[in-house]
Amino acid sequence: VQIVLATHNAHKVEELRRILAPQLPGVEVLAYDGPEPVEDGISFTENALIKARAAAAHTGLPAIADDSGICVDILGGAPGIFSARWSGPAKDAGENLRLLLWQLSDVSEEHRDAHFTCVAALALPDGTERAVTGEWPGQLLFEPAGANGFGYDPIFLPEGYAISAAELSAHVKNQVSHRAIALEGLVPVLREVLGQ
Ligand code: ITT
Repeated sequence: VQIVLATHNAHKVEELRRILAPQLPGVEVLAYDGPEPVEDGISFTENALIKARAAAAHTGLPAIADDSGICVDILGGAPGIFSARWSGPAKDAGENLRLLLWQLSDVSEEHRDAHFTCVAALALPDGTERAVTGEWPGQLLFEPAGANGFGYDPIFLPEGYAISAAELSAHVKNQVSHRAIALEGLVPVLREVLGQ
C-alpha cells in the first residue's frame, strides 16, 4: 500500500513521515514531486485540500497534504495562511521570522499569544476527501532560540514548556505539535480507507 505526501517542503515531509510511519506499518509513504497547484484558497483547509486533490489526481494514489502556519492573536491571526511567504515570494524562513519579530517588537510578553495551525487533508483518486485541524498554543519570544525544527520554531514558546519549539527534540515536537494533533485525527480515517 502506498500513499503520497503532497508537499514540497522537505521539513514537513520529514515530520509527517516520522509521525505517520509508526502508526501505519506496512504503508509506504512517498514524497510528491509533481506539479504544484496554485494555493488560492482563503483558509488552511481549502489550501490543504487543493494540494491533496492535485497530488491524488497526478499520482493516482491516496494523497495527504499539510497546510500550516503561525497565527498571532494581536495581528488578528496573521501571518496565518501567508506564513511561508510573510516577507516575500522567496519563502525565506529567516526573513519571515525577523519580520514577525520586528512587527511585535513593541508588544509586551502578556500580549504575544500565538498558535501554530495545521490542517492535514486526505484526498483519494475517487474524490473522497477529509480534513482535520490541529492547533499548538503558545507565545512568541523576543529572540530566536534553538536550531531544531524549521520555519518559526525558534521564536515559538509552546504552552507548558520553558524552551522554544526549536529547542525541543524532534521526538517531543512530533508528539505534541499542531501537525501531530492533526495527523492523530487523520490516521483512523487513513487506516479505514487503506484497509490497514
Ligand atoms: P507546501 O505548500 O509545499 O506544503 P509550504 O512550506 O509552502 O510547503 P505552507 O504554505 O503550508 O507550506 O506554509 C507553511 C509555513 O508555516 C512554513 O513554511 C513555515 O514557515 C510555517 N510552519 C508550519 N508548520 C511549522 C512548524 O511546525 N514549525 C515552524 N514553522 C511552521
